[in-house]
Amino acid sequence: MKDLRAWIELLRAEGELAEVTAEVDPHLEITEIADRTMKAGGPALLFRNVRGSSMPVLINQFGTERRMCLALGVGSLEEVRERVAGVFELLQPPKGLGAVLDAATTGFRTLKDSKPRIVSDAPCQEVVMAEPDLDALPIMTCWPDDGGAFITLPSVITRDPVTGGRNVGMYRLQQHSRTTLGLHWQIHKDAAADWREGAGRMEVAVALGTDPVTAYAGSMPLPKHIDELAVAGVLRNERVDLVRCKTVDLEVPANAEIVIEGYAERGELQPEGPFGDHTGYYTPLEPFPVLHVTAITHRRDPIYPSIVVGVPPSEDVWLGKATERIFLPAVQMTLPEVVDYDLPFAGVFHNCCIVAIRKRFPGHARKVMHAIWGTGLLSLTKAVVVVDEWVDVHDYGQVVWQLGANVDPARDVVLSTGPLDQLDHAPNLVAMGGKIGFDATRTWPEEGYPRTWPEVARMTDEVARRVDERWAELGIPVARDAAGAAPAPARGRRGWLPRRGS
Ligand SMILES: Cc1cc2nc3c(=O)[nH]c(=O)nc-3n(C[C@H](O)[C@H](O)[C@H](O)COP(=O)(O)O)c2cc1C
Ligand SMILES: [Mn+2]
Repeated sequence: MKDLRAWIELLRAEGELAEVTAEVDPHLEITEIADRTMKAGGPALLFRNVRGSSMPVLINQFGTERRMCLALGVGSLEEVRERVAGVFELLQPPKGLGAVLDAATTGFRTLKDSKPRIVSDAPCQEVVMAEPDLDALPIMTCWPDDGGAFITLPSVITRDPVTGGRNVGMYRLQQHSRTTLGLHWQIHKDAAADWREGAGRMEVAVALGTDPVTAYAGSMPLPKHIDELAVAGVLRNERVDLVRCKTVDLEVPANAEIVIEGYAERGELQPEGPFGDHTGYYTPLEPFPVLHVTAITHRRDPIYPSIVVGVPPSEDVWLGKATERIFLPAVQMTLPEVVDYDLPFAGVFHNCCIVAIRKRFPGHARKVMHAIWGTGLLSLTKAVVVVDEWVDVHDYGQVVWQLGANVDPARDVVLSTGPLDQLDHAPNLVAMGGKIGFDATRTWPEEGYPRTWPEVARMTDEVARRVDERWAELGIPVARDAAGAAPAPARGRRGWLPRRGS
C-alpha cells in the first residue's frame, strides 16, 4: 500500500469503512463511538467533521482480524507468519544479513533488499506550518480521567547515540502544550535505551498517518539492532521511502500525513498520564521525557490517525495478534520445541502466555518458562502455562482442562521474580515483581511421579468410524459439522484428544 489514502480507498472498496460527516468531539466522544464500533466488529471510521480541527480522524482501521489481514495483504495471519519466517532465519548467526536467501529464492523481499530508501521530495512535507502548533491536530482525550490529550498511533523515530541505528516505536505522546509532548517510551523499550545511552539533546521525529504496515511495524518487539522500517519493507514487499526532516537529523516515512520534529533534553522529565491504557486500567502519573517541537509538516488536507485502547478487546488486540503470529518463527529459532503459543487478549499480552511444547526430557516445561522469561519483550510475561504438544493453545477451554487435570500445585507451579511490564499495576514496585509458571504437561516418572499417569479416555477408531457411518440411520437430531460427515459433538470432543502415540 502506497500510503494511508490508498489504504482508505481499499477499506472503502472492501466495505470496511464508514465515513461520518456529523460533527464529533475528540474529547471523549470519539472514544465512545469507536469503542462501541470496535466491540461490535464494525468498520473503520473516518470522521470528516471533528470539533476544533480541520483534519479528519481515521480510527478503528485495525479493529478486526479481516482488516489486519487486509493491511498486511494476506488472507490470514498464518500466511504472514510464513512470509516472514525466512526473514527471521537471516537474523540467525552465523548467516547474518549477507545470507543467500533473497527475493529471487523466497519470492519475498528480505531485510537486506528492503532497507528504506531516501527520496528528496515527499508528500509529508507539502505544507510546513509557519508556527508549529499541536492545537491544529485533532488530538483525542480518550478517557474521563486521562491527564490530557494523547497522540495514540504514532511512529516515534529516534537514533541510537552509539551505533546511529534507527528505531521506530509506537509510543503514545501526551500533549503538554502547543509545542511540547510527553514521550511515553517505557523503561524496557528501545527508545528508552537510546535515551539512557546518550547525553544532552536527543532528536525525535514522529510520523502520523503512514500506510498501515509502516504504522504497525512501530509496535513490533524487534531486537534493537533491527530497523523496524526494513521489516516494514519486507511486510509491504516494497521499500519504505524516507525523506530528511526539516529541522532535525532524522528521516521520516515520505508518505506520512503529518510529521512532528523536535528534540528532548536528557535530564528534563515531566509527569505523563494518567491514561486509560490497554490493560483496561488507568496508568498513573510517571515522569517521562519532553519533546520540544521544532517543526510540523504535513500533506495538503492531512488525515489524522488514532486508536483507542482500554478494557480489552480494543483495537490494539489485532496488532498484538499479528505480532504473536509473526514472531512464532522467531520464538522457535531459540526454542525449537515450541509447537505454538498464544497470548490471550484478556491477558493484555504481557499477563499470560500459553505455550505447547514437544516435551523430551525431565524439567523441559520449566526450561521453556525460564526461556520465555529471558526472551525479548516476552520476558515481561507474568504467567506462563506450558502444555503438551497436542493441546490447541488457542482453545482456552482445552487449556483450562489441562491446567486443572495435570497440575499439582505443590509440584507444578514455578514462582519467580523479574521484570514486569511497566503498565502492570499489580506488583508493589513499578516494572518488577512476581512471575508464575504452570507446568500442565504430563508428568514423567523421571520427574518423580511415582504413580501411573492415566491415559485420556477415548473411543477406539473402529467404533468411532462405525458410528460415523451409522449416524443417519440413528436419526438423532444433532447438527452435522461443516463437512457434513459426522455430528459436531463427537468431532468436537475428539478435537481435544491427543494424537495416538503421544
Ligand atoms: C496502540 C499501541 C500503543 C502503544 N503505546 C506504547 C507506549 O505508550 N509506550 C510504550 O513503551 N509502548 C507502547 N506500545 C508498545 C510498543 O509499541 C512495543 O513494545 C514496541 O515493541 C516498541 O518498539 P521498540 O521495541 O522499538 O521499543 C504500544 C503498542 C500499541 C499497539
Ligand atoms: Mn525497536
